[in-house]
Amino acid sequence: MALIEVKVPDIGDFADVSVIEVLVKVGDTVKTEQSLITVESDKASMEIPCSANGVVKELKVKLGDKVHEGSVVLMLEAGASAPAPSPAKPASAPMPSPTPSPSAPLVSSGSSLIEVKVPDIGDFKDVSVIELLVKPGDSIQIDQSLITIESDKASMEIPSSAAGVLKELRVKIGDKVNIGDFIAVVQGSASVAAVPKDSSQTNAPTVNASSASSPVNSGAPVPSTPINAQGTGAMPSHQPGTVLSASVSVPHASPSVRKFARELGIPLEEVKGSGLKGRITHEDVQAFNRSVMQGAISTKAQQSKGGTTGSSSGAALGLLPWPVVDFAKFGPIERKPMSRIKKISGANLHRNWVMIPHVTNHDDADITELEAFRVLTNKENEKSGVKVTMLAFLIKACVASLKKFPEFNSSLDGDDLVYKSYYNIGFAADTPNGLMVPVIKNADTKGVLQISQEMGELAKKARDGKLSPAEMSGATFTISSLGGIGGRYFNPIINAPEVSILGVCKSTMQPVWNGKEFAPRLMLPLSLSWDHRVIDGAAAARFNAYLGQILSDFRRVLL
Ligand code: CAO
Repeated sequence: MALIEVKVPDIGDFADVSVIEVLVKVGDTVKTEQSLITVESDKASMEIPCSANGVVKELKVKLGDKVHEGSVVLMLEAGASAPAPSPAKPASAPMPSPTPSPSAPLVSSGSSLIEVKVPDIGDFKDVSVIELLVKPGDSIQIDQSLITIESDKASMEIPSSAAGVLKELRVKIGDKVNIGDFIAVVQGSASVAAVPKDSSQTNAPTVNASSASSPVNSGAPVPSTPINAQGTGAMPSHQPGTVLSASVSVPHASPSVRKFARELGIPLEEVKGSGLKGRITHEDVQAFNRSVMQGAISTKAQQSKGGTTGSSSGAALGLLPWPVVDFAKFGPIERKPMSRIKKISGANLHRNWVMIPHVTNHDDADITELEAFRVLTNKENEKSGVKVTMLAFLIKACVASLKKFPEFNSSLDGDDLVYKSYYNIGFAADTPNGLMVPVIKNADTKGVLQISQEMGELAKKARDGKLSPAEMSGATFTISSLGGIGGRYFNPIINAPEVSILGVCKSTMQPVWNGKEFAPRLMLPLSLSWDHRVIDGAAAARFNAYLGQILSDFRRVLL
Protein backbone atom coordinates (compact mmCIF):
# COMPACT_ATOMS: atom_id res chain seq x y z
CA MET A 1 0.00 0.00 0.00
CA ALA A 2 1.23 3.46 -0.83
CA LEU A 3 2.82 5.53 1.87
CA ILE A 4 1.97 9.16 1.27
CA GLU A 5 3.00 12.42 2.82
CA VAL A 6 0.16 14.52 4.12
CA LYS A 7 1.18 18.13 3.91
CA VAL A 8 -0.07 21.44 5.16
CA PRO A 9 -2.18 22.77 2.30
CA ASP A 10 -2.43 26.31 1.03
CA ILE A 11 -3.10 28.32 4.16
CA GLY A 12 -3.07 31.66 2.53
CA ASP A 13 -0.74 34.24 3.91
CA PHE A 14 0.11 32.23 7.00
CA ALA A 15 3.78 31.43 7.34
CA ASP A 16 5.36 29.51 10.19
CA VAL A 17 2.31 28.91 12.33
CA SER A 18 2.59 26.92 15.55
CA VAL A 19 1.17 23.45 16.02
CA ILE A 20 -0.95 23.78 19.16
CA GLU A 21 -2.80 20.47 19.06
CA VAL A 22 -2.07 17.07 17.58
CA LEU A 23 -5.41 15.36 17.11
CA VAL A 24 -4.28 11.93 15.90
CA LYS A 25 -1.62 9.40 16.83
CA VAL A 26 0.37 6.69 15.10
CA GLY A 27 -1.88 3.74 14.33
CA ASP A 28 -5.06 5.80 14.03
CA THR A 29 -7.27 5.18 11.03
CA VAL A 30 -8.14 8.54 9.54
CA LYS A 31 -10.46 9.72 6.84
CA THR A 32 -10.25 12.38 4.23
CA GLU A 33 -11.26 15.67 5.83
CA GLN A 34 -10.54 14.49 9.35
CA SER A 35 -8.68 17.12 11.34
CA LEU A 36 -5.09 16.11 12.05
CA ILE A 37 -3.56 19.06 13.82
CA THR A 38 -4.54 22.53 14.94
CA VAL A 39 -2.28 25.38 14.00
CA GLU A 40 -2.42 28.87 15.34
CA SER A 41 -0.99 32.22 14.45
CA ASP A 42 -1.39 35.21 16.72
CA LYS A 43 -4.65 36.01 15.01
CA ALA A 44 -6.27 32.77 13.96
CA SER A 45 -6.38 29.07 14.66
CA MET A 46 -7.36 26.37 12.22
CA GLU A 47 -7.46 22.63 11.93
CA ILE A 48 -5.54 20.97 9.15
CA PRO A 49 -7.53 18.14 7.61
CA CYS A 50 -6.34 14.91 6.07
CA SER A 51 -6.15 14.59 2.30
CA ALA A 52 -6.77 10.85 2.16
CA ASN A 53 -8.14 7.84 4.00
CA GLY A 54 -5.62 5.58 5.64
CA VAL A 55 -3.62 4.68 8.72
CA VAL A 56 -1.19 7.09 10.37
CA LYS A 57 2.28 5.53 10.16
CA GLU A 58 4.39 8.40 11.42
CA LEU A 59 3.79 11.86 12.82
CA LYS A 60 6.17 14.42 11.40
CA VAL A 61 5.12 17.26 13.69
CA LYS A 62 4.80 17.74 17.43
CA LEU A 63 3.38 20.39 19.68
CA GLY A 64 5.19 23.68 19.32
CA ASP A 65 6.58 22.95 15.86
CA LYS A 66 6.25 25.69 13.29
CA VAL A 67 4.67 24.65 10.00
CA HIS A 68 3.88 26.35 6.75
CA GLU A 69 2.32 25.44 3.48
CA GLY A 70 3.94 22.24 2.24
CA SER A 71 5.22 21.06 5.65
CA VAL A 72 4.75 17.32 6.04
CA VAL A 73 2.29 16.62 8.85
CA LEU A 74 2.39 12.84 8.80
CA MET A 75 3.03 9.74 6.77
CA LEU A 76 -0.11 7.91 5.83
CA GLU A 77 -0.53 4.39 4.58
CA ALA A 78 -3.32 5.00 2.15
CA GLY A 79 -6.19 2.61 2.75
CA ALA A 80 -8.18 0.72 0.19
CA SER A 81 -10.86 3.34 0.36
CA ALA A 82 -8.43 6.17 -0.04
CA PRO A 83 -9.14 8.22 -3.11
CA ALA A 84 -6.73 7.61 -5.93
CA PRO A 85 -4.28 10.40 -6.42
CA SER A 86 -5.69 12.95 -8.77
CA PRO A 87 -4.25 16.01 -10.35
CA ALA A 88 -4.13 19.04 -8.19
CA LYS A 89 -7.53 20.56 -7.78
CA PRO A 90 -7.54 24.27 -7.52
CA ALA A 91 -8.66 25.58 -4.22
CA SER A 92 -11.00 28.44 -4.69
CA ALA A 93 -9.48 30.36 -1.86
CA PRO A 94 -6.52 30.04 0.42
CA MET A 95 -6.80 29.98 4.16
CA PRO A 96 -8.13 33.36 5.12
CA SER A 97 -5.52 35.81 6.07
CA PRO A 98 -6.01 38.28 8.86
CA THR A 99 -4.55 40.96 6.60
CA PRO A 100 -7.01 43.84 6.50
CA SER A 101 -9.10 44.04 3.40
CA PRO A 102 -7.60 46.42 0.92
CA SER A 103 -11.10 47.18 -0.22
CA ALA A 104 -12.25 48.78 2.98
CA PRO A 105 -13.67 51.97 1.64
CA LEU A 106 -13.58 55.43 3.02
CA VAL A 107 -17.04 56.63 3.86
CA SER A 108 -16.35 59.79 2.05
CA SER A 109 -13.11 61.00 0.72
CA GLY A 110 -11.84 63.97 2.65
CA SER A 111 -13.72 62.78 5.71
CA SER A 112 -11.73 61.07 8.42
CA LEU A 113 -14.51 58.57 9.05
CA ILE A 114 -13.51 55.19 7.74
CA GLU A 115 -15.73 52.18 7.54
CA VAL A 116 -13.95 48.93 8.29
CA LYS A 117 -15.20 45.87 6.48
CA VAL A 118 -14.76 42.16 6.93
CA PRO A 119 -11.90 41.35 4.55
CA ASP A 120 -11.63 38.39 2.23
CA ILE A 121 -12.11 35.46 4.56
CA GLY A 122 -12.24 32.81 1.93
CA ASP A 123 -15.32 30.64 2.02
CA PHE A 124 -16.50 31.77 5.41
CA LYS A 125 -20.24 32.27 5.22
CA ASP A 126 -22.40 33.65 7.98
CA VAL A 127 -19.69 33.30 10.58
CA SER A 128 -20.55 34.17 14.14
CA VAL A 129 -19.05 37.11 15.95
CA ILE A 130 -17.92 35.61 19.22
CA GLU A 131 -15.87 38.36 20.79
CA LEU A 132 -15.64 42.14 20.62
CA LEU A 133 -12.06 43.12 21.30
CA VAL A 134 -12.49 46.91 21.24
CA LYS A 135 -15.11 49.44 22.28
CA PRO A 136 -16.12 52.87 21.02
CA GLY A 137 -13.62 55.46 22.15
CA ASP A 138 -10.65 53.09 21.95
CA SER A 139 -7.61 54.23 20.04
CA ILE A 140 -6.78 51.56 17.53
CA GLN A 141 -3.93 50.77 15.20
CA ILE A 142 -3.94 49.38 11.72
CA ASP A 143 -4.01 45.59 12.02
CA GLN A 144 -5.29 45.66 15.59
CA SER A 145 -7.87 42.95 16.09
CA LEU A 146 -11.41 44.30 16.37
CA ILE A 147 -13.58 41.23 16.65
CA THR A 148 -13.22 37.46 16.70
CA ILE A 149 -15.30 35.29 14.45
CA GLU A 150 -15.62 31.56 14.59
CA SER A 151 -16.88 28.67 12.52
CA ASP A 152 -16.94 25.04 13.56
CA LYS A 153 -13.27 24.47 12.99
CA ALA A 154 -11.51 27.78 13.03
CA SER A 155 -11.57 31.10 14.72
CA MET A 156 -9.93 34.28 13.60
CA GLU A 157 -9.57 37.84 14.65
CA ILE A 158 -10.58 40.50 12.17
CA PRO A 159 -8.10 43.34 12.12
CA SER A 160 -8.69 46.99 11.51
CA SER A 161 -7.81 48.46 8.15
CA ALA A 162 -7.52 51.90 9.70
CA ALA A 163 -5.84 53.65 12.58
CA GLY A 164 -7.62 56.16 14.76
CA VAL A 165 -10.41 56.26 17.29
CA LEU A 166 -13.19 53.73 17.12
CA LYS A 167 -16.45 55.65 16.70
CA GLU A 168 -18.81 52.78 16.34
CA LEU A 169 -18.92 49.00 16.33
CA ARG A 170 -21.55 47.83 13.90
CA VAL A 171 -21.66 44.26 15.12
CA LYS A 172 -22.48 42.60 18.39
CA ILE A 173 -21.77 39.18 19.80
CA GLY A 174 -23.81 36.55 18.01
CA ASP A 175 -24.12 38.48 14.74
CA LYS A 176 -23.28 36.60 11.56
CA VAL A 177 -20.86 38.27 9.20
CA ASN A 178 -19.67 37.74 5.65
CA ILE A 179 -16.98 39.19 3.45
CA GLY A 180 -17.55 42.89 2.93
CA ASP A 181 -19.81 43.46 5.93
CA PHE A 182 -19.19 46.76 7.69
CA ILE A 183 -18.08 46.07 11.19
CA ALA A 184 -16.74 49.34 12.52
CA VAL A 185 -16.38 53.06 11.92
CA VAL A 186 -13.02 54.58 12.71
CA GLN A 187 -12.22 58.27 12.88
CA GLY A 188 -8.63 58.46 11.90
CA SER A 189 -5.87 59.36 9.62
CA ALA A 190 -4.57 56.23 8.08
CA SER A 191 -6.26 53.47 6.19
CA VAL A 192 -4.70 50.64 4.28
CA ALA A 193 -7.57 51.07 1.88
CA ALA A 194 -5.90 54.21 0.69
CA VAL A 195 -2.68 52.36 0.06
CA PRO A 196 -2.57 50.43 -3.17
CA LYS A 197 -1.38 46.87 -2.73
CA ASP A 198 0.11 44.49 -5.19
CA SER A 199 -1.68 41.25 -5.79
CA SER A 200 0.57 39.31 -3.46
CA GLN A 201 -0.76 41.34 -0.57
CA THR A 202 -4.40 40.83 -1.33
CA ASN A 203 -6.56 38.04 -0.09
CA ALA A 204 -7.94 37.25 -3.48
CA PRO A 205 -8.50 33.56 -3.98
CA THR A 206 -5.43 31.96 -5.38
CA VAL A 207 -4.61 28.55 -6.72
CA ASN A 208 -1.54 27.13 -5.14
CA ALA A 209 -0.39 23.94 -6.80
CA SER A 210 2.66 23.73 -4.58
CA SER A 211 0.42 22.80 -1.68
CA ALA A 212 -0.12 19.41 -3.19
CA SER A 213 0.90 16.28 -1.34
CA SER A 214 3.02 13.80 -3.21
CA PRO A 215 3.18 10.06 -2.80
CA VAL A 216 6.50 8.98 -1.39
CA ASN A 217 8.85 7.19 -3.78
CA SER A 218 6.66 7.93 -6.70
CA GLY A 219 6.79 10.19 -9.63
CA ALA A 220 3.06 9.79 -10.10
CA PRO A 221 0.81 12.82 -10.38
CA VAL A 222 0.37 14.35 -6.99
CA PRO A 223 -2.96 14.69 -5.31
CA SER A 224 -3.97 18.12 -4.29
CA THR A 225 -4.40 18.78 -0.61
CA PRO A 226 -7.15 21.31 -0.53
CA ILE A 227 -8.12 22.47 2.89
CA ASN A 228 -11.41 20.70 2.56
CA ALA A 229 -12.78 17.99 0.40
CA GLN A 230 -14.80 20.35 -1.69
CA GLY A 231 -11.61 21.94 -2.85
CA THR A 232 -12.94 25.21 -1.69
CA GLY A 233 -9.94 25.87 0.50
CA ALA A 234 -10.39 28.55 3.10
CA MET A 235 -12.13 27.63 6.32
CA PRO A 236 -12.40 23.86 6.65
CA SER A 237 -16.08 23.09 6.66
CA HIS A 238 -17.66 20.99 9.35
CA GLN A 239 -18.24 17.49 8.10
CA PRO A 240 -20.54 15.62 10.43
CA GLY A 241 -18.99 12.40 11.55
CA THR A 242 -15.48 13.30 10.57
CA VAL A 243 -14.59 15.39 13.56
CA LEU A 244 -12.44 13.58 16.05
CA SER A 245 -13.64 13.46 19.58
CA ALA A 246 -10.37 15.13 20.51
CA SER A 247 -11.34 18.18 18.58
CA VAL A 248 -14.79 18.17 20.09
CA SER A 249 -13.27 18.63 23.53
CA VAL A 250 -11.16 21.54 22.41
CA PRO A 251 -12.38 24.52 24.40
CA HIS A 252 -13.91 27.45 22.59
CA ALA A 253 -11.55 30.36 22.87
CA SER A 254 -10.06 32.86 20.50
CA PRO A 255 -6.41 32.53 19.50
CA SER A 256 -5.43 35.44 21.71
CA VAL A 257 -7.17 33.87 24.71
CA ARG A 258 -5.47 30.56 23.96
CA LYS A 259 -2.14 32.33 23.76
CA PHE A 260 -2.84 34.18 27.01
CA ALA A 261 -3.77 30.92 28.75
CA ARG A 262 -0.65 29.21 27.41
CA GLU A 263 1.53 32.04 28.69
CA LEU A 264 0.02 31.65 32.16
CA GLY A 265 0.21 27.87 31.98
CA ILE A 266 -3.54 27.62 32.40
CA PRO A 267 -5.17 24.44 31.03
CA LEU A 268 -7.92 25.95 28.92
CA GLU A 269 -10.02 22.81 29.02
CA GLU A 270 -10.47 23.33 32.76
CA VAL A 271 -11.67 26.92 32.43
CA LYS A 272 -15.42 27.45 32.41
CA GLY A 273 -16.40 29.84 29.67
CA SER A 274 -18.81 32.65 30.44
CA GLY A 275 -19.10 33.84 26.86
CA LEU A 276 -21.57 32.95 24.19
CA LYS A 277 -22.08 29.17 23.97
CA GLY A 278 -19.64 28.69 26.82
CA ARG A 279 -16.82 30.50 25.06
CA ILE A 280 -13.80 31.21 27.26
CA THR A 281 -12.95 34.88 27.51
CA HIS A 282 -9.83 36.69 28.55
CA GLU A 283 -11.55 37.48 31.87
CA ASP A 284 -12.39 33.80 32.44
CA VAL A 285 -8.71 32.89 32.11
CA GLN A 286 -7.73 35.73 34.43
CA ALA A 287 -10.30 34.70 37.05
CA PHE A 288 -9.20 31.05 36.82
CA ASN A 289 -5.57 32.07 37.23
CA ARG A 290 -6.42 34.22 40.24
CA SER A 291 -8.24 31.35 41.92
CA VAL A 292 -5.29 29.01 41.35
CA MET A 293 -2.86 31.59 42.71
CA GLN A 294 -5.03 32.10 45.79
CA GLY A 295 -5.22 28.37 46.31
CA ALA A 296 -9.00 28.38 45.99
CA ILE A 297 -8.82 25.80 43.20
CA SER A 298 -6.13 23.59 41.76
CA THR A 299 -5.63 22.38 38.21
CA LYS A 300 -5.92 18.70 37.41
CA ALA A 301 -2.15 18.59 36.94
CA GLN A 302 -1.65 20.07 40.40
CA GLN A 303 -4.13 17.63 41.86
CA SER A 304 -2.37 14.67 40.30
CA LYS A 305 0.88 15.90 41.80
CA GLY A 306 -0.65 16.50 45.17
CA GLY A 307 -3.74 18.65 45.16
CA THR A 308 -6.36 18.54 47.84
CA THR A 309 -7.73 15.02 47.93
CA GLY A 310 -11.34 16.02 48.01
CA SER A 311 -11.22 17.71 44.65
CA SER A 312 -8.78 15.38 42.92
CA SER A 313 -10.38 13.27 40.25
CA GLY A 314 -7.69 10.60 40.50
CA ALA A 315 -7.98 10.22 36.74
CA ALA A 316 -4.46 11.48 36.13
CA LEU A 317 -3.13 8.56 38.18
CA GLY A 318 -5.38 6.10 36.43
CA LEU A 319 -7.44 5.73 39.60
CA LEU A 320 -11.15 5.59 40.15
CA PRO A 321 -12.71 9.02 40.35
CA TRP A 322 -13.07 10.48 43.82
CA PRO A 323 -16.48 9.46 45.21
CA VAL A 324 -19.04 12.21 44.97
CA VAL A 325 -21.45 11.89 47.88
CA ASP A 326 -24.36 14.08 48.83
CA PHE A 327 -23.49 14.05 52.54
CA ALA A 328 -26.55 16.12 53.40
CA LYS A 329 -28.68 13.16 52.36
CA PHE A 330 -27.55 11.30 55.45
CA GLY A 331 -27.71 14.06 58.03
CA PRO A 332 -26.95 17.70 58.79
CA ILE A 333 -23.61 18.97 57.54
CA GLU A 334 -21.53 22.12 57.69
CA ARG A 335 -19.15 23.02 54.88
CA LYS A 336 -16.03 25.02 55.72
CA PRO A 337 -13.21 26.01 53.38
CA MET A 338 -9.82 24.54 54.28
CA SER A 339 -7.23 27.00 55.58
CA ARG A 340 -4.65 28.27 53.11
CA ILE A 341 -1.85 26.54 55.02
CA LYS A 342 -3.74 23.23 55.01
CA LYS A 343 -4.25 23.48 51.26
CA ILE A 344 -0.62 24.28 50.60
CA SER A 345 0.79 21.67 52.97
CA GLY A 346 -1.78 19.14 51.75
CA ALA A 347 -0.66 19.57 48.17
CA ASN A 348 2.98 19.15 49.18
CA LEU A 349 2.27 16.11 51.33
CA HIS A 350 0.25 14.52 48.54
CA ARG A 351 3.05 15.03 46.02
CA ASN A 352 5.63 13.62 48.43
CA TRP A 353 3.47 10.62 49.29
CA VAL A 354 2.86 9.82 45.64
CA MET A 355 6.33 10.51 44.29
CA ILE A 356 8.63 9.14 46.99
CA PRO A 357 8.85 5.39 47.63
CA HIS A 358 8.57 5.56 51.41
CA VAL A 359 9.65 2.88 53.85
CA THR A 360 9.42 3.39 57.60
CA ASN A 361 11.57 1.64 60.22
CA HIS A 362 10.28 1.61 63.77
CA ASP A 363 12.58 1.31 66.75
CA ASP A 364 12.80 2.22 70.44
CA ALA A 365 15.52 4.22 72.16
CA ASP A 366 16.27 3.96 75.84
CA ILE A 367 16.20 7.56 77.09
CA THR A 368 16.09 6.84 80.82
CA GLU A 369 19.35 8.63 81.62
CA LEU A 370 18.77 11.37 79.06
CA GLU A 371 15.37 12.18 80.53
CA ALA A 372 16.91 12.37 84.01
CA PHE A 373 19.57 14.71 82.65
CA ARG A 374 16.90 16.81 80.88
CA VAL A 375 14.88 17.18 84.09
CA LEU A 376 18.03 18.15 85.98
CA THR A 377 19.04 20.65 83.30
CA ASN A 378 15.65 22.30 83.44
CA LYS A 379 15.86 22.50 87.20
CA GLU A 380 19.28 24.11 87.02
CA ASN A 381 18.19 26.50 84.29
CA GLU A 382 14.84 27.35 85.79
CA LYS A 383 15.72 31.03 86.03
CA SER A 384 16.87 31.30 82.41
CA GLY A 385 13.31 30.82 81.22
CA VAL A 386 14.48 28.34 78.56
CA LYS A 387 12.86 24.96 78.84
CA VAL A 388 14.65 21.99 77.33
CA THR A 389 12.37 19.35 75.79
CA MET A 390 13.35 15.97 74.40
CA LEU A 391 13.09 17.38 70.90
CA ALA A 392 16.16 19.60 71.39
CA PHE A 393 18.23 16.53 72.35
CA LEU A 394 16.78 14.66 69.40
CA ILE A 395 17.88 17.41 67.03
CA LYS A 396 21.41 17.19 68.34
CA ALA A 397 21.39 13.38 68.24
CA CYS A 398 20.07 13.42 64.67
CA VAL A 399 22.85 15.75 63.55
CA ALA A 400 25.39 13.22 64.88
CA SER A 401 23.60 10.41 63.01
CA LEU A 402 23.39 12.46 59.79
CA LYS A 403 27.13 13.06 59.99
CA LYS A 404 27.73 9.32 60.30
CA PHE A 405 25.25 8.47 57.50
CA PRO A 406 25.54 11.36 55.03
CA GLU A 407 23.03 10.01 52.50
CA PHE A 408 20.28 10.82 55.02
CA ASN A 409 21.33 14.47 54.71
CA SER A 410 21.27 14.42 50.90
CA SER A 411 18.80 15.23 48.14
CA LEU A 412 18.10 13.66 44.78
CA ASP A 413 18.78 15.89 41.79
CA GLY A 414 18.17 13.98 38.58
CA ASP A 415 20.66 11.14 38.61
CA ASP A 416 22.86 12.89 41.16
CA LEU A 417 22.80 12.82 44.94
CA VAL A 418 23.54 16.18 46.49
CA TYR A 419 25.31 15.73 49.84
CA LYS A 420 25.01 18.73 52.13
CA SER A 421 27.73 19.72 54.56
CA TYR A 422 25.34 21.77 56.64
CA TYR A 423 22.75 20.48 59.08
CA ASN A 424 19.47 22.38 59.06
CA ILE A 425 16.82 20.50 60.99
CA GLY A 426 13.15 21.18 60.36
CA PHE A 427 10.61 20.35 63.05
CA ALA A 428 6.88 19.92 62.45
CA ALA A 429 4.84 22.36 64.50
CA ASP A 430 1.14 21.97 65.06
CA THR A 431 -0.58 25.36 64.67
CA PRO A 432 -4.24 26.41 64.72
CA ASN A 433 -4.02 26.93 60.96
CA GLY A 434 -2.29 23.67 60.18
CA LEU A 435 1.10 22.06 60.01
CA MET A 436 4.20 24.23 59.62
CA VAL A 437 7.87 23.26 59.53
CA PRO A 438 10.26 25.88 60.95
CA VAL A 439 13.95 25.15 60.53
CA ILE A 440 16.82 25.27 63.06
CA LYS A 441 19.68 26.38 60.86
CA ASN A 442 23.22 24.98 61.36
CA ALA A 443 22.09 22.85 64.28
CA ASP A 444 25.56 21.23 64.37
CA THR A 445 27.04 24.51 65.59
CA LYS A 446 24.48 25.05 68.37
CA GLY A 447 24.12 23.65 71.85
CA VAL A 448 20.96 22.03 73.23
CA LEU A 449 20.05 25.17 75.20
CA GLN A 450 20.35 27.42 72.18
CA ILE A 451 18.35 24.95 70.07
CA SER A 452 15.64 24.84 72.77
CA GLN A 453 15.44 28.61 72.85
CA GLU A 454 15.25 28.94 69.05
CA MET A 455 12.70 26.16 68.86
CA GLY A 456 10.49 27.93 71.40
CA GLU A 457 10.69 31.17 69.42
CA LEU A 458 10.06 29.54 66.06
CA ALA A 459 7.18 27.44 67.40
CA LYS A 460 5.55 30.59 68.80
CA LYS A 461 6.00 32.42 65.51
CA ALA A 462 4.47 29.43 63.70
CA ARG A 463 1.42 29.45 65.97
CA ASP A 464 1.07 33.22 65.53
CA GLY A 465 1.35 32.88 61.74
CA LYS A 466 4.48 35.02 61.72
CA LEU A 467 7.07 32.66 60.30
CA SER A 468 8.98 34.09 57.36
CA PRO A 469 9.63 31.93 54.28
CA ALA A 470 13.36 31.99 55.16
CA GLU A 471 12.56 30.47 58.55
CA MET A 472 10.83 27.57 56.85
CA SER A 473 13.33 26.82 54.11
CA GLY A 474 16.65 25.06 53.70
CA ALA A 475 15.97 22.01 55.88
CA THR A 476 18.15 18.96 55.25
CA PHE A 477 16.24 16.62 57.60
CA THR A 478 12.98 16.90 59.54
CA ILE A 479 11.71 15.65 62.88
CA SER A 480 8.02 15.31 63.58
CA SER A 481 7.42 14.89 67.29
CA LEU A 482 4.10 13.84 68.70
CA GLY A 483 5.79 13.05 72.00
CA GLY A 484 3.95 15.78 73.86
CA ILE A 485 0.64 14.35 72.70
CA GLY A 486 0.84 10.57 72.67
CA GLY A 487 0.70 7.56 70.39
CA ARG A 488 3.14 4.75 69.68
CA TYR A 489 4.41 4.85 66.09
CA PHE A 490 3.39 6.50 62.83
CA ASN A 491 4.61 6.83 59.26
CA PRO A 492 5.84 10.39 58.74
CA ILE A 493 5.81 11.65 55.15
CA ILE A 494 9.17 12.80 53.83
CA ASN A 495 9.46 16.53 53.26
CA ALA A 496 10.84 16.68 49.69
CA PRO A 497 13.53 17.28 48.57
CA GLU A 498 14.79 15.75 51.80
CA VAL A 499 15.20 11.97 51.77
CA SER A 500 14.28 11.03 55.33
CA ILE A 501 12.26 12.15 58.33
CA LEU A 502 12.13 11.02 61.94
CA GLY A 503 8.79 10.58 63.68
CA VAL A 504 8.83 10.50 67.47
CA CYS A 505 6.05 9.46 69.82
CA LYS A 506 5.52 9.54 73.55
CA SER A 507 8.10 7.81 75.72
CA THR A 508 6.76 5.23 78.13
CA MET A 509 8.19 3.09 80.90
CA GLN A 510 8.77 -0.44 79.63
CA PRO A 511 10.14 -3.57 81.23
CA VAL A 512 13.40 -4.16 79.37
CA TRP A 513 15.51 -7.30 79.75
CA ASN A 514 19.06 -6.35 80.75
CA GLY A 515 20.51 -9.84 80.61
CA LYS A 516 19.66 -10.66 84.19
CA GLU A 517 16.24 -9.20 84.77
CA PHE A 518 13.50 -6.99 83.44
CA ALA A 519 14.26 -3.41 84.44
CA PRO A 520 11.97 -0.38 84.06
CA ARG A 521 13.37 1.81 81.27
CA LEU A 522 11.97 4.93 79.60
CA MET A 523 11.62 3.98 75.96
CA LEU A 524 11.16 6.47 73.15
CA PRO A 525 9.40 5.20 70.00
CA LEU A 526 11.18 6.25 66.81
CA SER A 527 9.77 5.99 63.27
CA LEU A 528 12.23 6.75 60.51
CA SER A 529 10.77 7.15 57.00
CA TRP A 530 13.29 7.07 54.16
CA ASP A 531 13.33 7.38 50.42
CA HIS A 532 14.10 3.94 49.04
CA ARG A 533 15.58 5.43 45.88
CA VAL A 534 18.40 6.84 47.99
CA ILE A 535 18.56 4.75 51.15
CA ASP A 536 18.58 1.00 51.72
CA GLY A 537 16.81 -0.78 54.54
CA ALA A 538 20.10 -1.84 56.13
CA ALA A 539 21.32 1.76 56.24
CA ALA A 540 18.04 2.85 57.79
CA ALA A 541 18.29 0.16 60.47
CA ARG A 542 21.88 1.25 61.20
CA PHE A 543 20.81 4.92 61.37
CA ASN A 544 18.09 4.09 63.91
CA ALA A 545 20.41 1.87 65.92
CA TYR A 546 23.08 4.57 66.05
CA LEU A 547 20.51 7.21 66.97
CA GLY A 548 19.29 4.92 69.76
CA GLN A 549 22.84 4.49 71.05
CA ILE A 550 23.37 8.25 71.19
CA LEU A 551 20.07 8.83 72.95
CA SER A 552 20.87 6.15 75.51
CA ASP A 553 24.32 7.61 76.12
CA PHE A 554 24.49 11.20 74.98
CA ARG A 555 28.26 11.37 75.52
CA ARG A 556 28.56 9.72 72.09
CA VAL A 557 27.59 13.07 70.55
CA LEU A 558 31.04 14.27 71.51
CA LEU A 559 32.80 11.48 69.62
N1 CAO B 1 7.74 11.66 75.25
C1 CAO B 1 7.14 12.05 76.39
N2 CAO B 1 6.91 13.34 76.65
C2 CAO B 1 7.28 14.25 75.76
C3 CAO B 1 7.90 13.90 74.57
C4 CAO B 1 8.15 12.53 74.33
N3 CAO B 1 8.71 12.09 73.23
N4 CAO B 1 8.14 15.01 73.87
C5 CAO B 1 7.68 16.04 74.58
N5 CAO B 1 7.16 15.58 75.72
C6 CAO B 1 6.59 16.36 76.79
C7 CAO B 1 7.41 17.57 77.09
O1 CAO B 1 8.45 17.24 77.96
C8 CAO B 1 6.39 18.45 77.70
O2 CAO B 1 6.14 18.01 79.02
P1 CAO B 1 6.11 19.01 80.26
O3 CAO B 1 5.13 20.07 79.91
O4 CAO B 1 5.68 18.16 81.37
O5 CAO B 1 7.50 19.51 80.38
C9 CAO B 1 5.15 18.17 76.89
O6 CAO B 1 5.34 16.88 76.33
C10 CAO B 1 4.87 19.15 75.79
O7 CAO B 1 5.99 19.27 74.95
P2 CAO B 1 5.88 20.22 73.69
O8 CAO B 1 5.14 19.51 72.64
O9 CAO B 1 5.37 21.53 74.10
O10 CAO B 1 7.38 20.47 73.29
P3 CAO B 1 8.24 19.76 72.23
O11 CAO B 1 9.54 20.44 72.23
O12 CAO B 1 8.27 18.31 72.43
O13 CAO B 1 7.53 20.02 70.83
C11 CAO B 1 6.57 21.26 69.05
C12 CAO B 1 7.43 21.33 70.28
C13 CAO B 1 6.43 22.61 68.44
C14 CAO B 1 7.19 20.30 68.04
C15 CAO B 1 5.21 20.69 69.45
O14 CAO B 1 4.54 21.60 70.27
C16 CAO B 1 4.32 20.34 68.31
O15 CAO B 1 3.75 21.18 67.66
N6 CAO B 1 4.16 19.01 68.07
C17 CAO B 1 3.29 18.53 67.04
C18 CAO B 1 4.07 18.17 65.81
C19 CAO B 1 3.15 17.54 64.80
O16 CAO B 1 2.03 17.95 64.63
N7 CAO B 1 3.64 16.49 64.14
C20 CAO B 1 2.85 15.76 63.24
C21 CAO B 1 3.25 16.08 61.87
S1 CAO B 1 2.47 15.07 60.74
O17 CAO B 1 0.98 15.66 60.75
